[in-house]
Amino acid sequence: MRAVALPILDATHDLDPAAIESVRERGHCVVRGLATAEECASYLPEIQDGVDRWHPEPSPLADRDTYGKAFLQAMALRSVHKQTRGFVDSPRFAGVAAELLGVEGVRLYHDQALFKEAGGGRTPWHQDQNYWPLDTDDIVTMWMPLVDLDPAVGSMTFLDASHLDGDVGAGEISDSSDAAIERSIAVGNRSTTTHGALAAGDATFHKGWTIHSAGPNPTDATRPVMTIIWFADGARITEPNSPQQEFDLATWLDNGTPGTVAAGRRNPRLWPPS
Ligand SMILES: O=C(O)CCC(=O)C(=O)O
Repeated sequence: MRAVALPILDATHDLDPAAIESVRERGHCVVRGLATAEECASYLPEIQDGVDRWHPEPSPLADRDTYGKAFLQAMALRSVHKQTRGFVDSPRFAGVAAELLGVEGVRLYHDQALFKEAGGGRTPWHQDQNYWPLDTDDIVTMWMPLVDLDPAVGSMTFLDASHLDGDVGAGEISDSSDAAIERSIAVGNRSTTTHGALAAGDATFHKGWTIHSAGPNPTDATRPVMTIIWFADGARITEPNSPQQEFDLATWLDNGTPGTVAAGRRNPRLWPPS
């Protein structure tokens, strides 16, 4: 194992009140300069290592389904590759998440790297929260590129104010969620927003029900993105309503009992720091 001194990401970030308003009203926002390019560059090899462990021999893109073509997904790096912990447990990031949600404290749901490979496909429209057996809508995901993004790849696209729609019934991320949401956007004539090509250390945040997608990667370089999901401290586990929620309950919520507060060993409270 490499012995590298990784930066401590604890200095607080002075959050623009417009970002809080944007999350409240549109379900997403961008926060520029949340990490420095140097901080991202320090963690990138560790996060890359975690992705390589999850995907030692990725199958050819052509052999994968739409979801598989969208990115290499490597979850809970914090647990399997401890060098990533300084990034995932960052009080700076968790503090921003709490502020954006307007809650006192947040716990980790899980982290995941989403590396869209060269030639990788579009990320279909979907909602995240239908995977999560929790009784709160105060859940937010940070999506942070670890290098400057090529404008041809860009960041995510959000359907404005869709966090207020709740579950639109599009189901898990797939061609079918994509088609269902495309149809409803066309019918509803609703606005979408992308925050464009972000620099390393900029981040978008979106709420659990916010409908979102991302473009393909037509470049010859991988798009390395790290994501972290937090929920309001005090949220309770709900009865799982699908095989996906059963998986999440067992995997991310330590098989906790429905009705109890979600505070398992994989869900440390990251804000306020202890
Ligand atoms: O990175 C992507 O292409 C999509 C990410 C996403 O859907 C998410 O972070 O919820």
